[in-house]
Amino acid sequence: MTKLIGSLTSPFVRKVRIVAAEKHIDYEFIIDVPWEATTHVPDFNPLGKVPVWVMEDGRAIYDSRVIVEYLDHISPVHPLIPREVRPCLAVKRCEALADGIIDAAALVFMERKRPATQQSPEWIARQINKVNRGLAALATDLSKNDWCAEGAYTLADIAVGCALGYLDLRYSDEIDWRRAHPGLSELFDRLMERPNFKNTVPVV
Ligand code: GSF
Repeated sequence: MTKLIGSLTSPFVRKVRIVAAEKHIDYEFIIDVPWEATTHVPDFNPLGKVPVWVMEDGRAIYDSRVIVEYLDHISPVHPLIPREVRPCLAVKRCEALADGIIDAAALVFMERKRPATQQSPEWIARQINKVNRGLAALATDLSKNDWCAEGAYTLADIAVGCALGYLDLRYSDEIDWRRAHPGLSELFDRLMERPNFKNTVPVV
């Protein structure tokens, strides 16, 4: 059986879990936290990062963007990435913004785990600026629409929902994205009504 290797807090793993569920693709979920000494993630992904998708023949694919594209391709159920080039770009650009927000936020989380004297306030500020600019761009793209791209629920919404959920997990008392961007707040509420979002809320 195919396997997904990942942790319960990773927003990138969550994106893959939601896409697989939307596409009705079965897999075995192997929980592995890449930061723990006992991790086997580097045996599957030389970068030591999750998510990793292990196919029937044992071949492993990563990262999350490659995996979700593969999953959308192998199951005809509920297409999440448009086939036409321009709509496809709109969805993927949105995914890139959402993933970039997570990357910047995760860098701050890790920087703050270092001893206080070794932390760089400039580096942290640079990353937080990326998060805030990314959120503003997503809110502009969304505008008054119900969904992020192409007037329909796509991978773009899944990626954005995972990024917003990650900010809630790690920055709930620091980044008030709901107040700054009411449109994103409404989008997130709409997404959280979906069972696949509810069933994958990060667990610490
Ligand atoms: C990012 C994966 C990632 O940063 C993707 O799959 O889209 N571009 C990649 N994964 C983190 C966990 S998390 O922050 O979601 C990870 O595995 N970090 C371990 C490490 O050693 O960096």
